[in-house]
Formats: sequence, structure tokens, C-alpha cells
Amino acid sequence: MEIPDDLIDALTCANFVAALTGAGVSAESGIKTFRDPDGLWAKFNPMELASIDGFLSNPQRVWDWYQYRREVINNAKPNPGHYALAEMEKLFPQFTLITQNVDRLHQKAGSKKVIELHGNIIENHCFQCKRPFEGETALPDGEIPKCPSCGGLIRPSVVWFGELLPFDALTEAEQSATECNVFFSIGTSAEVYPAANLPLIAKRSGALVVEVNPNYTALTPYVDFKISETSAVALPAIVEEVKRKKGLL
Ligand code: BV8
Ligand code: ZN
Repeated sequence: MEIPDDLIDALTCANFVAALTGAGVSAESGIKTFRDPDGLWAKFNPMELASIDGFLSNPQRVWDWYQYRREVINNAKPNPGHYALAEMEKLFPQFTLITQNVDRLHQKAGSKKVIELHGNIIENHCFQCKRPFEGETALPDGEIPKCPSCGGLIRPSVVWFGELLPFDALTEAEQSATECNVFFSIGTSAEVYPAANLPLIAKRSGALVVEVNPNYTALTPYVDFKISETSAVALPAIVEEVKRKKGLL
């Protein structure tokens, strides 16, 4: 596929590159996105499943939904898009990977430093006392585990709607968006805040903003480069072109 020369030139001399990823990066690993027509929320209302009220009003339904997603994620493998992002850590003098995803496929692909804005679906903690929970989560009849310290219900360590993002993660992500020369928005509909602010912060701070997404999004009108391709195809092509330009191939 064709990557614009001036994007490759900008990347070749960039000191600091940052990337924000969303569910689209994991689509080619077989993990459904949220808002695509066949997505996770085609049948459900996200506020009922990925929110505190949703959990409080029907803990079993929310727990079952996360157990189902964990099953899918446990069997998922990183795709070439994840591996290309892991390579970018070595390709640029400074590279920051920021993800909205909770599936940890970036880490499985070898990315050493990943800023997780929305937590992760692998770990759990007590809804009541917040203590981390290391116990068994697959109980008979899908029963929700209880906290050994206070008896509270156990929940996945993701950030739900209406919950604050981890302060350090968001601060570091905003810092990277402010300082980078090139900012990639990859596989995200750019509709969930405050993550969706990051490419706009980068743009305002003078960075080139690149969107990798086969579809049009809320961000598309503001980007400098729109690559209407899937991440598993576009990212390896970008890495290859930059390596060639840097004489690494
Ligand atoms: C917050 C973790 C302060 C859980 C997620 C009213 C009440 C309360 C809050 C709000 C409110 N109104 C607005 C808000 C703020 C709210 C928000 O932004 N709402 C939106 C819907 C308007 N945000 C929050 O609540 C955040 N916290 O603001 O705290 C606060 C506190 C109290 C009150 C107010 C404010 C917390 C947000 C985090 C929510 N947690 N996930 C879980 O996973 O179960 S969000 C969820 O959506 C995922 O994390 C996901 O990453 C994220 C964004 O979705 P995307 O990743 O973009 O995925 P999507 O399906 O949308 O798009 C996929 C894209 O990929 C598409 O564009 C598609 O074209 C593309 N694609 C498909 N295939 C490919 C591809 N691209 C490339 N290659 C492919 N192959
Ligand atoms: Zn507890």
C-alpha cells in the first residue's frame, strides 16, 4: 500500500512519536470492536454493561459479559499491527504507546511501555474496598467471587463510564501528546473522552496527526494524514518505509 512520502519524511526525522490505539487495532485479532455494526455494543447498551450503575443494577449480567470477553481475549493473538507498534519502540528516539484497549495484546506483542487509559480486563479488584483480587474467577454456575477481606463483589479492573481514568496514565498521555512531533490515532472512533482529547492536544501543540482507520471518525476532519486502511496492513507498511528511509533495510 502507498504511504505518503511527506509522512515518511516527517517520521524519519521525528524525535518523539506517540500513538493512541483503540478497539480497531484488536479487530484483526478476532476481538470485536465496540461501535462497529457487529460490535460488542450492537446488542447491548454500553452504559448498562461498562458502568458502575450497570454493575450495581445487574452485577451477574455485567460479570458474565466480562467473563465472555476474557474467554475471547485469552484465545486472541497479537496481529501484525500490534507487532509493528512494538517495533516502533526501537525505530524512533522516543516513542509512547497509549491504549484505550483492555486486552493487553500490545504487551503480548512485545511493547515494553504501554499507557493503559482504561485499565485492563485481566486483573480484578473488590468493588467495595478496592483491594486487588488474585483468587479464582471461574466459579461454578458463573458465581461472582467475593472479596476475602470485606465480602464485597469482585469486578474487572477496567475503567467504566463515569469513572475517572488513572491519574498518572492520563497525565503521562497528555504530556506525550503535548511534546510529540507525530501523533497516530489508530483504530479508534475518537468518541470516548478524555482519550479523544489527546490527538487534539497534539494538533494544538504543533504535532502532525495521522489517523489509521478504514472509516471516517469524529477526528478525521482534523488530521494531517488519513490512512484509510486497517492497522494490520498500514502499520507494518509504515514501519517498513521508515526503516528503508533510515537505511535500516
Ligand atoms: C470520565 C473500558 C470523568 C471498559 C471503556 C455522561 C456520564 C458519565 C460520563 C460521560 C457522560 N457523557 C460523557 C461522558 C464521558 C464519557 C464518554 O466519553 N462518553 C462517550 C460515550 C460520550 N467518558 C467517561 O465516562 C470516562 N471517564 O470521563 O471520567 C467523569 C466522571 C463522571 C462523570 C463525567 C465525567 C471513562 C471512559 C472509559 C470507558 N471505558 N472501556 C470496557 O472495555 O468494558 S470505553 C470503550 O470505548 C473502550 O475502552 C474503547 O477503547 C473505547 C473507545 O472505543 P474505541 O476503542 O474507539 O472502539 P470503537 O468500537 O468505538 O471504534 C473502533 C474503531 O476502529 C472504529 O472507528 C472502526 O472504524 C475502527 N476499525 C475497525 N476495524 C479496524 C479499525 N481500525 C483499524 N484497523 C481495523 N482493522
Ligand atoms: Zn473488599
